[in-house]
Amino acid sequence: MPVTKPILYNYYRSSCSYRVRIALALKNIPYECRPVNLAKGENVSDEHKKLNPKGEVPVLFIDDKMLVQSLPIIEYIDEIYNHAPKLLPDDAYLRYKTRMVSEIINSGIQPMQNLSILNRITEDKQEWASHFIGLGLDALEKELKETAGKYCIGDHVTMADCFLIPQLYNARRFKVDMKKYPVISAIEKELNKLDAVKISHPSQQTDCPEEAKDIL
Ligand SMILES: N[C@@H](CCC(=O)N[C@@H](CS)C(=O)NCC(=O)O)C(=O)O
Repeated sequence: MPVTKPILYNYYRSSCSYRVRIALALKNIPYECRPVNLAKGENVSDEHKKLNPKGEVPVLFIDDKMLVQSLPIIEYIDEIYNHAPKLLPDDAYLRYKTRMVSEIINSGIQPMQNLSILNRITEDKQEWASHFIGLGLDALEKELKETAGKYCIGDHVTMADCFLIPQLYNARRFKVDMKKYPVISAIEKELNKLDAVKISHPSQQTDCPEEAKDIL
């Protein structure tokens, strides 16, 4: 069990940072937040690249360890703070499902709407992002029909839920029609009742600008 308070380098509306905030809050782990402003390019500064050579957030510092990549960060958190809720289920098949749902978002959706990609394309950014988020959510809706209970995987909150909520924030930001996804929407409604999810929302972060506070 770590002895010092973890430090999370993050950005209020970074979906990958938001995943880690939810995981830490679900496990009731107090942490210090250090904002890295992606809009100002602070993530590609020499200083930040010493923490993460890829110039991205989140970065989580726990004791003497610097961790990058939200998925293995959440798995690591779950292992070293091994109290409930277990974000990776004990059952191997449920653990597979948890990782499968997380991966659809992690490698199948989020990279297509990442800032570094949007800054390089000549197409309309909103149309591009909503197209790829929509394709991913179409697949996710079908998978979740099989795996969901109250949450993504049955009735226990898992890492998959930490991935889902931030992706839905981005879906709205890029104006995806959420009416097409009743299963996803029902899970989101349940998750939004949890305090851990509420306090991790971008609008609750110290670096959230006033004008972005009413984005749901
Ligand atoms: N697979 C990485 C992706 C990290 C990532 O793409 N982070 C975004 C914010 S959500 C970022 O820092 N983008 C900066 C940029 O694209 O310049 C993870 O899950 O942590």
